[in-house]
Amino acid sequence: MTKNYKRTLVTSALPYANGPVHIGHMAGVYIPADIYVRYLRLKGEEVIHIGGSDEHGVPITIRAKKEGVTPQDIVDKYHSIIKKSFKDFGITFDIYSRTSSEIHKETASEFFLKLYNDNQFEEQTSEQYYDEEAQMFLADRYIMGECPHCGNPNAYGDQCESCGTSLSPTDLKNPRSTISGSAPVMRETKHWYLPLDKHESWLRQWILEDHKEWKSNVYGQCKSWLDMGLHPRAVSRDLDWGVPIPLPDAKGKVLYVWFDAPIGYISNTKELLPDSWEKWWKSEDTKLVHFIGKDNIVFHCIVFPAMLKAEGSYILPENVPANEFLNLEGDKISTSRNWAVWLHEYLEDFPGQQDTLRYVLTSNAPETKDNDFTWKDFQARHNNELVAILGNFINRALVLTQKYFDNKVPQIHELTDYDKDTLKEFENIKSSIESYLDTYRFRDALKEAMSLARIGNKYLADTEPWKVAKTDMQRVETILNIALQITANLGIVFEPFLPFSAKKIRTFVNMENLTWNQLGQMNLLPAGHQLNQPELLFAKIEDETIEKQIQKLLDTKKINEGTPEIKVAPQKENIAFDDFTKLDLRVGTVLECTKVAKADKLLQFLIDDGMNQRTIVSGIAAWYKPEELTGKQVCFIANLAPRKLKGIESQGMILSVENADGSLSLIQPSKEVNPGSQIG
Ligand code: B3M
Ligand code: ZN
Repeated sequence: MTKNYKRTLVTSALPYANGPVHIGHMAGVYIPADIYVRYLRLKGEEVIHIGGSDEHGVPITIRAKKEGVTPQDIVDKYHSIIKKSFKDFGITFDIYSRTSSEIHKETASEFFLKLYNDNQFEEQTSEQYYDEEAQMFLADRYIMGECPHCGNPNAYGDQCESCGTSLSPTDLKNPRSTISGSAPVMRETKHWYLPLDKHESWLRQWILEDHKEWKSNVYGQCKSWLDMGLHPRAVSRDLDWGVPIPLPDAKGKVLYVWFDAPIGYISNTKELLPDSWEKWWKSEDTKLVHFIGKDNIVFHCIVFPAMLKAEGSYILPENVPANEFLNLEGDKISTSRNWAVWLHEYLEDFPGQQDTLRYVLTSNAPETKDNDFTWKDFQARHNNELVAILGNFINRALVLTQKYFDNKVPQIHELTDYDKDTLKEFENIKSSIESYLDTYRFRDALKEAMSLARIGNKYLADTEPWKVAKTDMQRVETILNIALQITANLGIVFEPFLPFSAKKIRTFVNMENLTWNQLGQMNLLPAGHQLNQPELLFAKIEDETIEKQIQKLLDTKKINEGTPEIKVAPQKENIAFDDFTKLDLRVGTVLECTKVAKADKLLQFLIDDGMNQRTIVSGIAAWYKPEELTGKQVCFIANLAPRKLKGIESQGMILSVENADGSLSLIQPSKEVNPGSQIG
């Protein structure tokens, strides 16, 4: 069912502001979205493109803790890096804002309240891990413990990164809080749930019956979610970073990041168009299209539509053309392993060559299945297609016009059959590119655009005007007129795909303002029209340049292989120096060491602390034999309040470090010192 729409509202997934963007993001979301909006703008249609950074969620708070800064510091830093990368690559947003803005907080809270007041939520109380020392509920990522499947002692509450199993926090053995290190306790907490099960039947009809035209990867994923049955989803979290739940009994609770982030599209539209945003979101003649990556499908096709429907006054997306993933040299792109081509780094190595990356990422886009980016392929596409076909053709047409006709468009005379055949090939290209772009098939559309350049290149190669010039200047006039008309057309057709080069082409032919509707016309440049000085569009990329990039990745691989994935616990919050000096850390000499009866893990130490002898019990029996420790020096906390362990009073704590495999290793001074010496 195709409706007659008056305007198009395009949104691109809001990237998390906890790292820069890489080629995977571009190929999956931002390049296709930009091609689409540039195309619609060039057609003169009413369109806006909404973007912004997603600045909430647990990963951002974890990153902040690790770096010892605030979450706001993290998002400020990455928001501006991301925004700049998009600008540098010509991704044309009408607004690129952020979810930490005031207007977003307001919009998201109002949205929540409307649903709350209309009884669209279910309240549920459940038990969750609580850190009594830090006085907070713990998000899954803030809990670590032993994986019940593989024994990895450092598994997270949502996943064990060692064996890949997804977990819930209660699966972990010996859970500990990564905030304080203490063992968390279960505590009751209340949350609000969106009852997706109640939305299931209209969602089934709307997606599975009314939107059969959605891309097969999107449709398939929705179908499997729906077939598994939908369940209520919590829209709140116990966290101190996010949009606070606007209810009196919700202290310490914020909106779940996936509830507030898509509302960010609305907030950003409001910020852009304070007076007319509603026509973009609430009017049936607006076509809403979400560009996203495949991991966001359920949120954009099921959860967000359910939220919009529950609110009642919003339209639903007409399409969600999600892409699959792009791999890099055969391996999954990974931020933590630094296995990526970062946009800001690309521009340092390939200044001014944004279009090459745009070209390669579009011709190789993961539209229906995962795809691979390789540097060799990047070089081949650049040299064999952009340089040898597009650049070569345009350069020839312009340089010959300069040489023979003083940079003015020559007259057209009688056409040969070959000319007519060439022009005929040209005729269908506009409508076929349009039908590809209208159905989000950007690779095919680009291929079609490129075939226009191929036609031109072949035409000049076959007609050889540089030879004909010796005998028949009138014929040369016709040939170059046709070649220049094709050139002007390339300045239109490449605008959505290669905007930097298309602009140059239009400057060469001295026609800045060509529109999409002129595509296919062979009289864009009147005879006598003055052209500008030509320049080379694309220069060949040499092997050395590519080898350098490959070497960079090989170095990364080496580093990764040398360091098995060791998960380092996030840094604890900063403490004042005074707090540190409260600790009395000392070195002592082990006088005796024995096993504790009926306790496999414990050893009992008698320590010479310089003044007296003291007993300390320590849980390191699995890693040391008592006899090997007698006479050794150890470090201990001298002023820890005494505790009873298996009936023995332990007067302090012996310091050891925990290895990645969970084993313990005692800390010892590197030279012998007097017992009782202070550490600090
Ligand atoms: N920030 C997830 C992501 O970057 C998320 C998208 C939000 S779109 C509303 O994959
Ligand atoms: Zn595991």
